[in-house]
Amino acid sequence: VSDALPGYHKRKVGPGQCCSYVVQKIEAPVSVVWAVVRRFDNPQAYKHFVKSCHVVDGDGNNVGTLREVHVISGLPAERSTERLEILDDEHHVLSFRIIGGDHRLCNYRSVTTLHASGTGTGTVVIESYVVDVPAGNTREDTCTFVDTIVRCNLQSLAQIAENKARTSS
Ligand code: A8S
Repeated sequence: VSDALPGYHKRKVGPGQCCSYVVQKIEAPVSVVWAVVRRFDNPQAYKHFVKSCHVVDGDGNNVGTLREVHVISGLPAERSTERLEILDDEHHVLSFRIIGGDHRLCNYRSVTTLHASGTGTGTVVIESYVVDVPAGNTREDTCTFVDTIVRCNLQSLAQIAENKARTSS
């Protein structure tokens, strides 16, 4: 991950792992975007691949909270168990780790940060991740797969937050 990224996105990438990041600009204030992103118990609010989510341990606000996510049919997986690693309301940072499931994304960890954009009232979202490259796959294939999912999620986040910002002003 590039040196220019804020500190939260810098971390060790081991051998056999790959990392990348997606940046999304949103025409809505950080507070509006954060209200959607911070809901670790409700990822389906903007992640269209998520069919349902249940918190199985914790309350959604504390590090260590576990959620069980079921994804829509047609994907190469059905469920994923995910652990909240960082929820920082002051700096607008959320991070989670995937600890189980029937998919191929082992040791996946993502960090999402929100930043007030330099001009106007917009938000810049940065989501970076590290994941093991599955046996038989290349780094490029793995990053292409994950980038596609993350980009879809952030585009959907943008639409939802922009709608909220419009209807509340
Ligand atoms: C997220 C990010 C990712 C989710 C992946 C990468 C996933 O939910 C999907 C398909 C898979 O094969 C893996 O922020 C998994 O949710 C959509 C089930 C984990």
